[in-house]
Amino acid sequence: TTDLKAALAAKIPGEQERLKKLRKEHGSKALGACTVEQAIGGMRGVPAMLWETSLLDPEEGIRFRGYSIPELQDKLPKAKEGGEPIPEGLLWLLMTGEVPTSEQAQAVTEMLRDRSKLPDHVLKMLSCQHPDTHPMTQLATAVLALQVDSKFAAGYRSGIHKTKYWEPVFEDSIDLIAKLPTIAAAIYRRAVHAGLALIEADPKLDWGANLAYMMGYTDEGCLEMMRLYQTIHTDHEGGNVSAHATHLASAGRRSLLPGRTDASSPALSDPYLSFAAGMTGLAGPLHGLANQEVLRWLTDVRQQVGDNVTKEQLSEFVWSTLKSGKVVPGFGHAVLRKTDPRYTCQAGFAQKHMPEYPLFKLTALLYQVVPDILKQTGKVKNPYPNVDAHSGVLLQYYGITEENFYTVLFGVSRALGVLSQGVWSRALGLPIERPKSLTMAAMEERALQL
Ligand code: CMX
Repeated sequence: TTDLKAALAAKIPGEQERLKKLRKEHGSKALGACTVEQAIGGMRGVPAMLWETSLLDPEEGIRFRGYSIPELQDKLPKAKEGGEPIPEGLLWLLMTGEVPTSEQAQAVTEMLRDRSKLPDHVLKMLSCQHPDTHPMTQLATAVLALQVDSKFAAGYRSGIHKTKYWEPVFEDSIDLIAKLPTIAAAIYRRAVHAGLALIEADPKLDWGANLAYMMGYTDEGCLEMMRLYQTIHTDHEGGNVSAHATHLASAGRRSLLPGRTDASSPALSDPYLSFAAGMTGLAGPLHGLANQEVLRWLTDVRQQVGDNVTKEQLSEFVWSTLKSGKVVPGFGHAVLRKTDPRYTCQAGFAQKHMPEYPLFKLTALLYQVVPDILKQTGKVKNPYPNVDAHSGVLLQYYGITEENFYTVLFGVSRALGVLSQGVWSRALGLPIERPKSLTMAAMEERALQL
């Protein structure tokens, strides 16, 4: 079939059975412990959450439904021969677990295109925003404004059966994903780019390319860059801020898990509300906003040291950043312990499309300088670059120079991952993560007894 919802519906019963079996056969086994250190340190590394769409290996990086980024670049359908994958193909993979054919990816493109028009009230609302409102705040606000059309919220009000929840959640998720490029382009044209007229989508273009097109960019390289960008930022397991915040807001009761009867603090917010929660988290400077911070930092380097910078000068600059109590943006990661493959694939794209671009050369030089310095601090667990160290370089090259807009592009992509998982969370009846919190006194007491 080329019908994504039908393909998903066919998968769900088997996966529900699989989960039931997992619980029945292994329910009482411990996946890991939680030490006092981990409880104080934000439950880092405690294996206590189910997330189907991607898995992060600390050494190797992310795999989407079992596929690494280079494998996806090879296997997913493309808009042009030898080019980058289209994100619609990844959406099919994230939702169904299967690599789509070109026809299946094309059907997703068409479904998204049919639902891409923004209601007038959302455009009006965006145009009333204070000119200095951060583009991420505008994104979250526009997503919330769309919530009036939530099919899940309407279905819940009319009392649909819990086994059917996934269906309106799927519809809302597709509606929202379809509209996000239009929202992002409207934010870009109206606010970031001083009131430029909006551009209608090109019906011949795919979802990712249309985002660049509606922002005002038509260069073939830029369209390819946007397809790649929108593919690699989709998902990064469930524990990061944007994924986890989306997941928490949407989570249901434990009693919705097949075979459970005891309930626990649910929220069950629809995809619009929960994705907005994810986006307010993505807007933080140590998470999604880091791509903006990287660009500002690189601009500082160029202003202070110039373009023909030596390794020694760069070293000095990095040390001065650290000594002033700041982080080196674009380096380090909470879980990864090697260079982020999302960095590597963007560096490959730059090598192919912009080998002589000074900002690319500067970024490549930083890769030689920063890790050694971060190692010398003795505390940074991962001294290597993450996804945000490179994305701004590609955007700058094609003329998208407004760095405070970058996280919006990240957010549009992130929708594909977290909303696909959201559909599965409802299909599997997954509950909220509801860890037991303890006071310091309670921890001291328990620790003394161990
Ligand atoms: N520059 C300077 N110091 C750094 C550092 C960096 N790039 N990365 C980590 N450190 C420091 C931490 O601040 C911490 O110091 P303190 O103990 O004094 O607070 C110490 O090293 C240990 O931190 P860690 O366990 O290695 O890293 P965390 O899991 O706490 O934090 C991250 C991870 C990403 C927030 C951190 O590496 C960082 O701030 N990096 C720079 C910002 C950035 O690039 N963020 C984007 C991450 C990707 C994403 O989530 O979108």
